[in-house]
Amino acid sequence: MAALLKVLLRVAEKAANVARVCRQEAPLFELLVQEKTGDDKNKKFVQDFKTLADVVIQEMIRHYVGAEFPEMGGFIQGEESNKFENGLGESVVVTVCASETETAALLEAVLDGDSTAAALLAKAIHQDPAAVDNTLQNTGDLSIPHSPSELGIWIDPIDATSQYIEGREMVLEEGHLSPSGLHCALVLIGVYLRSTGEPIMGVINQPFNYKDPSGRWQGKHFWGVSCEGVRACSVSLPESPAEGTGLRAVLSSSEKPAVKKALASLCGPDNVTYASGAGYKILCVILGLADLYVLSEGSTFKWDSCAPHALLRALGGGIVDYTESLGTPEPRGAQLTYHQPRTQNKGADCWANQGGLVAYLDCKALGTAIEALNLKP
Ligand code: 2IP
Ligand code: CA
Ligand code: CA
Repeated sequence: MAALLKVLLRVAEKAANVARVCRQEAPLFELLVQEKTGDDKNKKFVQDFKTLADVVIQEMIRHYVGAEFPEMGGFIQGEESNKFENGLGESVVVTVCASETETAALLEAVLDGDSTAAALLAKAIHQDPAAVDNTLQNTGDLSIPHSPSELGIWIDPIDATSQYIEGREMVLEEGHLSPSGLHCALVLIGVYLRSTGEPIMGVINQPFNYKDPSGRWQGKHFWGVSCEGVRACSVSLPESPAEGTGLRAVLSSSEKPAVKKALASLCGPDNVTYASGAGYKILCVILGLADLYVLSEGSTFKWDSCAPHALLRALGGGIVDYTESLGTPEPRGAQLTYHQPRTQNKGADCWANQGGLVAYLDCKALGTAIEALNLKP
């Protein structure tokens, strides 16, 4: 298990490098932020490039994890497909080739002949990341009784893409939730058990955590394991709040007014915050910056929640289905699972967290929120 975790931390760091390179290298950055003006071909091409960053990162993760653990090959899925159609109607299957030169040649076809951009991207894909393993020193024994052939993976190559593209730079304050900006963009890799759908391991990489004195972005990563009595997490459980402190909820700004109202009466209006990114909102709960993330609609997917769900479980919390948890006396039992598609839905919606979700660390907080939400009109 420790071997799989190390590989995931490494590929997540490679993914973060690709995400940073797309913003730091001028020829790629220009493609990313170009105003949508000009002729139709240009408009479509800019749209393509935004998707391409996601497609390339996901394919890279799939390639490297599949190479280390071939038994997982067919069960490494994510938000994107590797078939990429550019604005000119050409269809290219994005793959990571054996050499940087071959990958660059393939990307050049997707990038409409832009060899500089293709070479920069290929370099980031093939470059080895700086060592990230030293955080694993204090994890004790991570061995669990499951082989890679029993596991599946969900990837969101970049969550909160809109924040990634917009690129607002924030200086994060320790212990504070910052509602929007580049730091909301996260690489999410979650591992689940194929038999039960439980999320058992998760890696979250935040490519834009702070700028070093030379002005380069540095990232931060978080991981957790929770399986058959083995629990380990890179994040420590936050200190319990002082007696009488109210609950704090984080929501999507597009949340329904009735839910906003119910939580504002429970928590107090100042303790309800709105933030971007489904992954970032769950990370806020993991870090103790919020007690609850409530989402009443099916606008997230398995790749959004699998990785952070594993971290919450490692800390004693979880993510339940919002709709199911409202209808049961034991909301904790309504945990999201990751192995079964909703076959009545089409395309990506097969993998939607259709009933919405509630992410929590402390089950008392979950119970109190569900009670309040059950009372709303
Ligand atoms: C999105 C992203 C959005 C979120 C939406 C996700 O994923 O996390 O920010 O909406 O649910 O599917 P909101 O910010 O309102 O919570 P992506 O960026 O990968 O499309
Ligand atoms: Ca997402
Ligand atoms: Ca995404």
